[in-house]
Amino acid sequence: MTHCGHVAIIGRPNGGKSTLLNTILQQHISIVTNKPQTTRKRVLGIFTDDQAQIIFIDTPGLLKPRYMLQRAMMGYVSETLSEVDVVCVVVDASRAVEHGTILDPTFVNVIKNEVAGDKPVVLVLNKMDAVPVKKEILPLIEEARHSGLFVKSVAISALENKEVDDLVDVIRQYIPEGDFIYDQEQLSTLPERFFVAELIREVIYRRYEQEIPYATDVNIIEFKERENGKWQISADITVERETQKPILIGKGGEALKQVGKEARRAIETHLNQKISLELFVKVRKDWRESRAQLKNLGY
Ligand SMILES: Nc1nc2c(ncn2[C@@H]2O[C@H](COP(=O)(O)OP(=O)(O)OP(=O)(O)O)[C@@H](O)[C@H]2O)c(=O)[nH]1
Ligand SMILES: [Mg+2]
Repeated sequence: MTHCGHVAIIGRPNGGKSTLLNTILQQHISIVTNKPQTTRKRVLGIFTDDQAQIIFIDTPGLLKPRYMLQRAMMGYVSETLSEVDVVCVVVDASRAVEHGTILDPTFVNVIKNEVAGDKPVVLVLNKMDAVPVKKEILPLIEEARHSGLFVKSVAISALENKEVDDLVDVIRQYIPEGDFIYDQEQLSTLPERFFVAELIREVIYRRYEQEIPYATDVNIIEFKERENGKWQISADITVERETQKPILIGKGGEALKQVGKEARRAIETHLNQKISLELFVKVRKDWRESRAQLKNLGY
């Protein structure tokens, strides 16, 4: 008898949720940057071995929404929590050690209000490689046990792939019996357009500072094979104000050219084929605050 089920990966921004998904799948499926609020939608990744198929859903970091995009992001978390069999809460252990507590009010409230009482919640203490004195984690594990919120705590490093197998083995115990839903080889259900747009966004998050990454979104407008077998991809990079356009484009178009170059390489690796990539910059005024614009952008 096989097991099959869904697992939510939730937690504060920047805790390493997307890194964890990538490490479990050994694929760069969810974009990762050192800036908080990188993930904006649900990123589904499918882990399959002989005994189990575990469908992981990486989610945006938990925060108090201040604008409509963030409200949409938190909506994705709620939607995910209502659908899964198991919840993994990812915590930055190095920060928790510094603060002397694991219990962040933001995720505690989410667990209490949005996770059914009988649904197993696993605490993932991530970034253990960044905790210099490992035993300092012990009182925090004790605190987690005391809270009664978690069925288990696992200390890992997603970045260095330490104890991630153990975590998967823990999760496995809570996955219900059932037939596989997807092919053994299938990694996700999301369309290639999604991954391509995300890879472009990842480059923007890495290359620009301050508000630019947050004010930017990427939309694929063309994705087709040309007669010469090469794929033509065109994307709109949306900014929210006219003044952001020259920052994104740079002097003589140099900054945007670099984005295109880096993104093209990442997309070629992802699709395993040569592409041509065309990027356009478009202003959608205050899109982060506009329900209609968010809808246009697929939120
Ligand atoms: N030292 C260390 N850094 C890590 C580890 N896991 C992730 N990181 C780093 O933490 C940063 C954030 O990682 P992400 O995976 O994007 O975090 P996230 O929780 O998905 O963030 P949001 O999508 O913004 O909510 C990146 O710079 C990662 O390289 C880890 O195990 N150890
Ligand atoms: Mg993420």
